[in-house]
Amino acid sequence: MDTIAAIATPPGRGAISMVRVSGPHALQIGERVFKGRKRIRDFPPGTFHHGFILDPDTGRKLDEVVVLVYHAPHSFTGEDMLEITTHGGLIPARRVLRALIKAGARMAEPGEFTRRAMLNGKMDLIQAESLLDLIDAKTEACADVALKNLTGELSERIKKIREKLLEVSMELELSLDFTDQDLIFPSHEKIKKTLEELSQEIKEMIERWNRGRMLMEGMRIVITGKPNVGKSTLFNALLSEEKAIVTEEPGTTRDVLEGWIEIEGFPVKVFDTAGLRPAEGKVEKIGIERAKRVLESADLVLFVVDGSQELSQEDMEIYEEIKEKQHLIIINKCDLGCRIKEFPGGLRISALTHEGMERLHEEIKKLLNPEELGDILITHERHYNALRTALQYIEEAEKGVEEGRGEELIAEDVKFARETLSSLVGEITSEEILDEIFSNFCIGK
Ligand SMILES: Nc1nc2c(ncn2[C@@H]2O[C@H](COP(=O)(O)OP(=O)(O)OP(=O)(O)O)[C@@H](O)[C@H]2O)c(=O)[nH]1
Ligand SMILES: [Mg+2]
Repeated sequence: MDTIAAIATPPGRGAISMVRVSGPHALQIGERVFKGRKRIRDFPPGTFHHGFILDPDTGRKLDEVVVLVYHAPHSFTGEDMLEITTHGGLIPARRVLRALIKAGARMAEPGEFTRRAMLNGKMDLIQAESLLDLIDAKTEACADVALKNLTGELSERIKKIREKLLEVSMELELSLDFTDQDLIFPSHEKIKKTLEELSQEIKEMIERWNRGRMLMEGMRIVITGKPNVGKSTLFNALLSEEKAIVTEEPGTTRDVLEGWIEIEGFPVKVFDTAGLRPAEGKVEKIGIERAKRVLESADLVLFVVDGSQELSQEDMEIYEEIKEKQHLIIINKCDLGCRIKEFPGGLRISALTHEGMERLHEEIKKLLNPEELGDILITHERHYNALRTALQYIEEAEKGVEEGRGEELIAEDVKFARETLSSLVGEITSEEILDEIFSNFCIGK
């Protein structure tokens, strides 16, 4: 294992920056560049020391620093580590890093510190991903869920399920020893019950995945409707910002506009789109195609109609297109009276005067179900896919028990389920998958 180094703080102006070093030669490399009252190897672990970083070739002073030493295995990575606090700004940390490289360290890859922490058993893959979630958290609620999984809540659940599957495997092996005697084994009832409980537990976790995804990636709300019904006015009202151009001319919006808001801790991305109609020109045509594309990825569609006029054929055609999606019907311009009899459940608002906007917020809130934020555990597609695969194997095993299939066959399914869960926590995960996950990290984490 070589020794790696990287700047751990973001580039730019600031009070301090930090350079990290990790690996078997961290202390020796540090010593080649550090000059203080004591030598680094004599620092008691967990203590910090003032001194200077010098160019190892020329002896030129590069920065005044504080060095903190960790001895393996009591560090983030589980290896010997140094954290060198430099002055802030772009240059000091860079110069210190360069000196460390000259002294024998290698530039770290993105996420390499965390990857080493994982290899050394400091955390599992789910926890490593949660660390990234915490860094990327867009809202307080995102950070709460990320921290919960960083401290191992999801990992624990997965490991418990895996232990129970191991018990099932052992039971199956036991009954395998008796198959010659054509007996009905009482343990089969027990196995069936355990498998049922496990599949139920996994199902519940999977059901909440969609909200977990929306929490991490943001809920996508797309505003649609025919031209001039007030979509852009509604977009601006939701964002509390005059971001979209509003005019009385139909066909004003061409491009897809987007903006972030936060609703009850959930990050929400709102999209304003071109009004849907047979396009009158090239630009509008492209705009409408874009609008349709973004509609496909919507978690929630706000279908807007102009309440000051009667419902038209065009409105109904758009409604037919979106009605299978999760949607809310918005009857806008209610300050001008409401002439629409259809859609009794529609929300009457005025995007202009903001009348009814609170109810719209309430309706969106209901879909996000923020009271049950604590139940969200699954926030990555990788987790979702693995759990779904494990569930399929468990259900197959359940079926096997019911149909009286041979124990070997049932045991195979149980084993596959266990292996799927092992790859979920990163115990048997291919290098490629790890490369992909860690490539999303910053250098220095
Ligand atoms: N009285 C009233 N007028 C509104 C309301 N919402 C929008 N309008 C007006 O309706 C016109 C069209 O509004 P936009 O927000 O540009 O409508 P749009 O649906 O985005 O239109 P396109 O981008 O052309 O598809 C503008 O003159 C707005 O001021 C409302 O709630 N009440
Ligand atoms: Mg518009």
